[in-house]
Amino acid sequence: RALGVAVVGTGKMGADHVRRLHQVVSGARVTAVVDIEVERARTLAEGIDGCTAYTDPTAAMAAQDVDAVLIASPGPAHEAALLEALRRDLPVLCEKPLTPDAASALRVMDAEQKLGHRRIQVGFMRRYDAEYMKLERLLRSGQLGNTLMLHHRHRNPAMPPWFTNEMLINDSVVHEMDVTRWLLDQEITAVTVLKPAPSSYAPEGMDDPQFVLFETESGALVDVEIFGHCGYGYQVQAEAVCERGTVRIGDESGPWLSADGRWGGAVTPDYLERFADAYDRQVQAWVDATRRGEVTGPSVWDGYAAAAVCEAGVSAQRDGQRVEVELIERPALYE
Ligand code: ISE
Repeated sequence: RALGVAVVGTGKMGADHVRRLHQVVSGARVTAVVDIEVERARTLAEGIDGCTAYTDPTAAMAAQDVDAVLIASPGPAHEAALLEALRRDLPVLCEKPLTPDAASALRVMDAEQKLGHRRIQVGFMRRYDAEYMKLERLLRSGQLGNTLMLHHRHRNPAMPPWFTNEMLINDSVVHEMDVTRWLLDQEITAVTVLKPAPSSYAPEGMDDPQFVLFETESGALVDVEIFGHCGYGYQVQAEAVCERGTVRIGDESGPWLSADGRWGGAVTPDYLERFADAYDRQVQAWVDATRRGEVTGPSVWDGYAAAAVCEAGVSAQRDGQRVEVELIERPALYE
């Protein structure tokens, strides 16, 4: 039968996942939506046959028709929902961040280890973007020799009003932390954050843009330009500099229009558009693997490692110093 999924949290990302599971992905149906705002959950549930609205994740997970959970609530609510899902041995796709800090990520890791098998996939969706996937394959093939540097550009048109300086690290640069670890197949060992004179469009109290530097185990250097209020659109680009060549992804693709004495194309307005294919591929892969009884994709270890790099990043951002990343030894379950 189709996988019955409970979607926990129906804000911007959760609502998009409900639509995706309902209309795009095959082999799954949304049997529960959960939100503390009951009206929001009810409105979504009404549009889907056989879908029930809940305000309590625990109640939804106890329902007969719920086989798996997609968590898209705010980060601080993840730990409780993850522990409950593990207690019930339910498969989970958890939006990033896994949890807001390394200590809570370790508690989740402990619970999964006690269960004895992986159940959780973390929603680092860039690993499912077609261009990132090609880049990863190319770097892993060894064709270009060792990777010496990565340059990342991560630009948002504007951030929501509740966004903070720390969130530029924890919610935005966290994606570059994950793709860097994945592309280079190694851990990040230290973080430095530099701040140019801020844009006059940066909100009060936010240093925007920022320039973040990672060091890695092999000695590669990785820079990230994070720009929260570039104004013109959503842009994510990366370039790998290797011994025998360089590779670039994320340059805008067509259609290219020439008219009125100008030529050019459009910049995507938002991450939901820019990474639409990646989100679709990610959720389909999760549903397929779950139905086969497997767990694939980024693990709790990846969520923990990113959280540890975030902690170093926030402290580097605050104190203006290079901060080393501290990780526990990788448990056998995540080898
Ligand atoms: C947002 O939370 C995301 O996850 C997006 O992918 C990222 O580009 C954006 O900067 C974050 O605010």
